[in-house]
Amino acid sequence: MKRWILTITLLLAALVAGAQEGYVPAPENLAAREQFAADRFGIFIHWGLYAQPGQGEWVMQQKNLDYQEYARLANSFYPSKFDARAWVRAIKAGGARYITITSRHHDGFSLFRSAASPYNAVDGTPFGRDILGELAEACREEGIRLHFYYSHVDWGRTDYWPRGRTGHGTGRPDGKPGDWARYQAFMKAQLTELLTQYGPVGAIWFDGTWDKDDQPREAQPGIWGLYDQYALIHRLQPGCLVGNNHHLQPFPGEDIQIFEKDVPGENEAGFSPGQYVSRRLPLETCQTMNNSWGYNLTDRSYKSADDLIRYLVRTASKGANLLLNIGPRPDGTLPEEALARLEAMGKWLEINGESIYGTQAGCIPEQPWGVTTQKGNVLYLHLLNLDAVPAGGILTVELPAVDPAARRARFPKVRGAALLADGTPVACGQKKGTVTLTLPAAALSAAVPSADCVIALRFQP
Ligand code: JFZ
Repeated sequence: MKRWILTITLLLAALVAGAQEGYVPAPENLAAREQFAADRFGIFIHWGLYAQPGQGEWVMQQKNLDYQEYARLANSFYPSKFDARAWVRAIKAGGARYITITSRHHDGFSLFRSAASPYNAVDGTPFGRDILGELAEACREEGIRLHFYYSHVDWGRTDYWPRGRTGHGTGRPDGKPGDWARYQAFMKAQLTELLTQYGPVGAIWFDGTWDKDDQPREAQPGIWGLYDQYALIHRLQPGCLVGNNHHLQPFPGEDIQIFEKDVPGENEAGFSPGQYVSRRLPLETCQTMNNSWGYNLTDRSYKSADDLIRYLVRTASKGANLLLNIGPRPDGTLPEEALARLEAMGKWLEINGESIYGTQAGCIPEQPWGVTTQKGNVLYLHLLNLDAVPAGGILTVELPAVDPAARRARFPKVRGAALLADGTPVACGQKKGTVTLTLPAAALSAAVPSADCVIALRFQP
């Protein structure tokens, strides 16, 4: 009898796995992908017990903290100034259209009510409030989409066994055979909670399979039970997007492709050598404002607001979203440095958002003077580097042919150009595919605005 049950279970599991391997996204999912890509800008939140020591979210691993001693940080988790609505309002005013928050990071602490483990904000802390629940409500009210980061790695659970390459110095006893299955069941129980307790979830953002990257890429879905998890998510919420920060080529069942600290295709962080850029899936690049994800007391290395705006523009020019990180303080507030940058980005987007939201990668590749995005009949030229604009402000751009396969090349017909910020007309002429623009003084003086001056080049429909 028992054998039969096992056989049937295995068969069903294989079927479910098969379902994701031949994954066909539901219509809701395809619509959500389009919405996601149109959103272009989201804010990442790394928050948990690690905000208290203030040395980033890897502190447990980096300082080899004892897992039980670390867990006592839950006793002092009391972010007295936490105000979900204040977060969401500041983020919305910053021009972001979604929030991705760490529901549970590698330290294993959950920011949400979880029957699967008492080590969570509601049951395990004096604060006793459901952070994700309050955030979900505020997001609903403000019309911001909510995504959940979820770690595959755990540095505190004994059933995370066998171990990967991290979490060896936290003093945990070794696990027993069968623990890995238990750990997988735990993750599925938590994913079920995340997808049933908080209304519509925009995406689940997985992270951590790299912990066992001594195993080949093909082995990863089996090791982690990815297809099972993806199928579960899509069954509970077909419109929920699945992403995984594994730095590998996407697996079936994933709806977005993630790049870490990397404008797609540039591999600047060195995490993704040869990670090709999917032409099928929406893309997302995550990046820090300083050099830390979780709150870091001593990290003053904030990028300037202008640099962050330019980073957003550069990711958009590759057809990718920017997921820009903030690490809230232990008292629940967002650092002033982060708020100031949000405000500046919001101001810039209020004027220039048309060239970011709902756009695609521009048809003209990166140039010394900047990058392009496009939407409908408009090509947006982003002047990121005024020094590279030739003297006299004469800018020449080469348009690609409408139908490159045709025998006689045809080019889009330019209708006119103007500064996006204030509508100042930009004189332009066209000869076949070559468009010559004479930039007005306002564009070159860097006054409108300094981070990136956008020229809207309109074509005839
Ligand atoms: C991962 C997390 O570990 C990190 O804490 C943060 O959440 C970030 C967004 O995602 O970053 C990683 C993961 C793996 C490697 C480097 C950064 N790695 O394998 O080198």
